[in-house]
Amino acid sequence: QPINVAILGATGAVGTELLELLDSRNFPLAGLKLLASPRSAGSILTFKGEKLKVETVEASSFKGVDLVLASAGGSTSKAWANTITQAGAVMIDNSSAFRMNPDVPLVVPEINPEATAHHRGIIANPNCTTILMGLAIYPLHQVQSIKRVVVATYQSASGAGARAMEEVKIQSQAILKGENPQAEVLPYPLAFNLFPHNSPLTDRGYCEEEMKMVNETRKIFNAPTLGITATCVRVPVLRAHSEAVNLEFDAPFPVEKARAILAQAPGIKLVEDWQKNYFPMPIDASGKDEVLVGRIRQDISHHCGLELWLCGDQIRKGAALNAIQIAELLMEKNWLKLTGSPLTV
Ligand code: A2P
Ligand code: 11C
Repeated sequence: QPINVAILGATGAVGTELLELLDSRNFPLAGLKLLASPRSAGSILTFKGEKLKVETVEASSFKGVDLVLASAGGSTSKAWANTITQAGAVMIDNSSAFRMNPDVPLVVPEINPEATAHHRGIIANPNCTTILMGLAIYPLHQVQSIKRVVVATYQSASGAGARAMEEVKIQSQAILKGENPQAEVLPYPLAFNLFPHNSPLTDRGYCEEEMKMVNETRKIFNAPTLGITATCVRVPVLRAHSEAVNLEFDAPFPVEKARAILAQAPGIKLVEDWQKNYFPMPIDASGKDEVLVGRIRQDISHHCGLELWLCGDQIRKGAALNAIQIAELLMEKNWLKLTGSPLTV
C-alpha cells in the first residue's frame, strides 16, 4: 500500500539523497512533500522527472502524511516532533535529538531491526560514524563478545552539511590561488588541513561526536557496559567517513575467521589487496551503499585484539540509506501504524 511521505530538510545534503533513494529504490509513494525553512520556499527539486516545489514547514504540513523523514537538525526535529506524531505520522529522525530517549528505538536494520517494532511514533537514525562502525563490528561481536573498542575517525565535510562541502571546495580554490581560506560554516579552514571534530566538548575532554559513538553503539548493540573510546577528526574529504578500529575480544579471534565473517556480513564489502597495498578509500566508498572494510589484522600488542579499517558514505548508509531501510522495514512488517498513544517529547 503506497504511503504519503514528507521530507523535512529536503534541500540539505541528506534530504537530497533521501529524494534520490526514494526514486532509485522505487519506494511505494502515494504522495511526496518537500519541506524546508522559509529560505528555500518556492525552490524546485526534481523527482522522477517531475518538478516539485519546496514548501516552508508549518503545522498544517503534516496533515495526511504517514511518514516524515526528518533531516533538518536537532532543533527543527524538536520543534516539530509532537506536531508530527499528533498528526498521526511516524517520524524517522536523522538528528541526535531523541536517540538516547528510552522510548525511541535507535535502529540499524542489519543489527537491531526488531527494536523498530516498539516505536511510539518516533524512530531515531543513529549518528553516521556509529552506523558505519556498528555494521563492521556487530557481526564479529555476535560470534565472540567485544570487550573494548578504540576508534579514530576521519570524517568528511558532508557530516557538517551541504554548506560545509561547498566551503571546502571554495577554500581549496582559494589556497591554490595563493589566497587565505575563509571559514564560516566550520570553525577552521578544512582544505589542506584537519582538526578534532567540531562538536561541543563535554566533560572529561570528549566531544559530543565521540560520546555519540560510545552511547549510541551501546544502545544499538544492547550492550550497556561495552567499553568504547573514540577520537573523532574532521578531514578534507567531501562525503565518506573513514575509521581505524581496534577491537579487544574476550578470547583470541583468528584473522581468517573475522575475514570470512565480514565477507558474508550484510551491508559490508571486503576490500583488501595486500599485494597492491589497496584498501578502502573514501573516493571508492562515495556513492556506494556498502561500508568498505579491509586491512583486518591481528593486533600485535594484544593476543585478543584485531585491527580493521573502514570507509562508508556518510550521506548514504551513514544517514539517508539507513533511514530509508528503516522505512522499508516499517512497510514490510506492517509496523507503520501506531497501536497505542504517540510519544510526547
Ligand atoms: P534550508 O535549505 O531552507 O536552509 P544540511 O544538513 O545540508 O545543512 O541541510 C539542512 C536542511 O535542514 C536543509 O534542507 C535546511 O533547509 C533545513 N532546515 C534548517 N533549518 C530549518 C528550519 N528551521 N526549518 C525547516 N528546515 C530547516
Ligand atoms: C559529522 N556525524 O560527521 C556528524 C554529523 O549526530 O547526526 C551528524 C551528527 C549527528 O559531523
